[in-house]
Amino acid sequence: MDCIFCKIVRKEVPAAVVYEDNDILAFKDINPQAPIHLLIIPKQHLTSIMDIDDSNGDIVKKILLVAKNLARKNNIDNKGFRLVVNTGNDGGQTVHHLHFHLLGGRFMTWPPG
Ligand code: D5M
Repeated sequence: MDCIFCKIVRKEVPAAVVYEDNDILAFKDINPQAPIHLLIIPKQHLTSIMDIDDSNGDIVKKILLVAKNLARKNNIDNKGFRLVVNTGNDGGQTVHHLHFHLLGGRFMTWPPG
């Protein structure tokens, strides 16, 4: 499949992996928007949040727990951080494999652009 994140999962494309288990991979974003900018993805190819249903929804809880643990590991749990899931074209999604951005290490403004 011609999905860049699936290629990263299969180790066909290199990435700075910070966490891996049977279901989830987390790696550094190639174009960081904050001092800490990680991407947390299901290994299974899901296009976006719109592919989540009762059969696969457990992955979202697992990803949130990985995000929490990575925030703690990167010392951004106390000051705060942002989790972002861009969805679809208007949502700014450019890679069509579900991913959670974990951003921290600076103050986040609101609203996002
Ligand atoms: O975010 C897609 C994100 O994926 C964007 O921040 C760049 C990042 N990206 C794209 N290719 C790579 C590779 N090869 N390694 C690491 N990070 C990557 P979106 O929410 O879809 O706009």
